Amino acid sequence: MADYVKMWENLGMDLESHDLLCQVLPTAVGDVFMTQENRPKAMDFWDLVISEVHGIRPAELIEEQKKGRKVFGTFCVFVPDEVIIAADGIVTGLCGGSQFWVPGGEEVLPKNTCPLIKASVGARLGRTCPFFRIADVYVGETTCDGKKKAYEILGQDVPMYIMDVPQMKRPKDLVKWKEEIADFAAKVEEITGNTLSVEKLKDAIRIVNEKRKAMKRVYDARKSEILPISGRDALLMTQISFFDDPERCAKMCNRLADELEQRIRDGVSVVPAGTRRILLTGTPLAVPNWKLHNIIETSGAVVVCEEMCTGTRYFENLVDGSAETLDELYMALSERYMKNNCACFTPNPGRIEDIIRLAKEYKADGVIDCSLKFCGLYDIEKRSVAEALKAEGIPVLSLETDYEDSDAGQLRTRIEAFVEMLNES
Ligand code: BJ8
Repeated sequence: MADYVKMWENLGMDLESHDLLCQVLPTAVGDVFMTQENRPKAMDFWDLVISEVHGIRPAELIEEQKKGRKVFGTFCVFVPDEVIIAADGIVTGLCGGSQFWVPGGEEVLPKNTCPLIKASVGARLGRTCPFFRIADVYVGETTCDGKKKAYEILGQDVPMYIMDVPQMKRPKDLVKWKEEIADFAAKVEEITGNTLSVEKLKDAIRIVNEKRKAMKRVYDARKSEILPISGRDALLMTQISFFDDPERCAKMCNRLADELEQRIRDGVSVVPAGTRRILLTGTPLAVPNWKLHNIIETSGAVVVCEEMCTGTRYFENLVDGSAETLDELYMALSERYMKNNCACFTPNPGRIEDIIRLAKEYKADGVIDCSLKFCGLYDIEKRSVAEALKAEGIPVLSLETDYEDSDAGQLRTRIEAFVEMLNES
């Protein structure tokens, strides 16, 4: 492993504390990923990235900053990457997925706040995540109450820009989101010092669409009865796509998709025939949150799709880049992003329609709907999700968890019982 200590020191990180985090991650990667047999060879790229997750990409970002480029840290799939890329900015995801950061978040947030928020704040305040140190500006959004208030804390010592996400999907809300995107574009121009043009935005739309198409190819391979990749590996690919350069991400996903499609032709599956296929839905799984996938895939089932922001919501639906004015392109962005069915919308029938559609497309035997503790939005939606799935005859298990390991045994018991029920049906 390269020596990144100097870089972390220059970033003002708490090296002692960060060392503790560095000690636990390799064990987690080894336990979750390296124990799998018959993995696609193309996973070598993501294995390398995750093995040096606080080194390789942060070092690249710093090099780009030296050339004058600005790094935008984001927390939600509503923030349009295209606008940042068009102004020669760089996007990096910032959501915290580790229990390591939760206690730090709890020092300034109520304990009954969702772990994703507590971990994100803890990562920043504890100075143990290079991405949080590197980002020149954070871009928040008004999705859930917890995030909205946490941004006020994060914004105390980092420039913070907040996008006001509509809570409904009426025609006027699409116009409102288009206007938010236009305002954001003006801010991005100011921060980067680069002016947006129709050509630059169209090119950025093409780049992000190519990334979406490549990720979709990988997910499409998971629809096959011959399953060429585990849920854990697909999740790792998706999680890292939030940090990576979008063009390299597309290239690597296409490389993986080539191998998966060949595996399907060759009849190479990562699980025995008849293994129960699970669609997972709910709150996002920020890296390194692999808990649920790991439990499901060591309980006799396999995850074939994630209806999540770290899943289909990230890459489904392309932006129409055919318009010829910035205003029209902002509208095209608004139309695409507003197709995201986050539980922050009311009403939100699109998410249920997506879950049912995806369960059929991916030939899921059952659905696990899991939300992070204290996420009222997704927790409350569980009831309507379960009712709709029951009406379709699709078995569903509703769960709630956090980043701690303490409930792993209990989760395993419930998941094993669910898989057993699927096996018997
Ligand atoms: S579009 S899901 S990325 S908001 S889990 S922090 S909602 S209390 S993450 Fe999300 Fe955007 Fe929606 Fe997707 Fe709040 Fe819930 Fe925590 Fe959440």
